[in-house]
Amino acid sequence: MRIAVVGATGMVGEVMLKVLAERNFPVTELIPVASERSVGKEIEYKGTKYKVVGLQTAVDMKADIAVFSAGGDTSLEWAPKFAAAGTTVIDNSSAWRMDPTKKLVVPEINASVLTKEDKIIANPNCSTIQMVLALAPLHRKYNIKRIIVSTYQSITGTGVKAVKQLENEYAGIQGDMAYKYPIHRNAIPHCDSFEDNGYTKEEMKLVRETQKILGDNTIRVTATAVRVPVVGGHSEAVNVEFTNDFDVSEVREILHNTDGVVVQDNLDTFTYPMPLYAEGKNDVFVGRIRRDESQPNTLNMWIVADNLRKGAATNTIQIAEYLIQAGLV
Ligand code: 2RA
Repeated sequence: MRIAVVGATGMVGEVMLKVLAERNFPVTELIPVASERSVGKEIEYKGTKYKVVGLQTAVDMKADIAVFSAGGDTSLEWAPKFAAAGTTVIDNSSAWRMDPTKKLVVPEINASVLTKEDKIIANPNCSTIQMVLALAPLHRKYNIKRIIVSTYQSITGTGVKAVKQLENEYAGIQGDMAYKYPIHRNAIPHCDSFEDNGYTKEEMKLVRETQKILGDNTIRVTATAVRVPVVGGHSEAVNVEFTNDFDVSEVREILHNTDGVVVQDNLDTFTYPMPLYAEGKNDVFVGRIRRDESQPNTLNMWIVADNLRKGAATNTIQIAEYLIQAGLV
């Protein structure tokens, strides 16, 4: 496969290259792509050095697949150009996610919606992916009525500038600020920009993307997305109300048998998911599974995942793997 990695020098782009190598993706030609200022830089993939090329050069090279993590504006302008050249695009930005003509895919849940005609495929937001991966099998079994989710999001979701701000704050250095406020010893209830309804785009992604991926607009979702001084991944406290009652041990069994989910849930041994230990792993970790005793048919759980991996790079590469396996590219 000729594969273009658009945004190859960014945080997610670098993880996509790692995941391609780790999973022995059938790369016959790698095309690292970045903005003009990075053209000519060298990146290494599986011991071979590749020169970064610009976007138009990459379009002209007619890759089979292009995996994007280059921001919404770049994706809106360039994904159609790659697609017109015959390349299938899998995009990590929010640009195409809610477009009714584009598929929003978590392979373990809804890869079957993909067809040869899908030339621009949207990768969901990181905090959505980890939540729906755990909730999808429970929705099928018990039918979700409502989700209340609070997220505790890694600064890596913001990018290099945020990681540098935290490092500076640790060192007592005043440097560039990714956030309006200090992130060290703080929690900032503001991820992405605010919408007119008082919620942030990050919170509304959890609402809208969940409904689209699970294919059910009757599911009610409300979210609070918080940025915390954590690096390894996003954590989420999820409260989910079902139509039907459940047995907690059966819930654990269903999750244990769900591809991509690892249950870490033993109070005797203080076993539960934490981002420090999720970092660098591709699974979604679920724990603190317990009935919400304040209302019927309602469950609480704690969901953690590396937002750069299953939340972005790994999910993207898994979509590409599915396209090959299903003969769609
Ligand atoms: C964040 N999910 O964490 C967003 C973008 N990666 O900031």
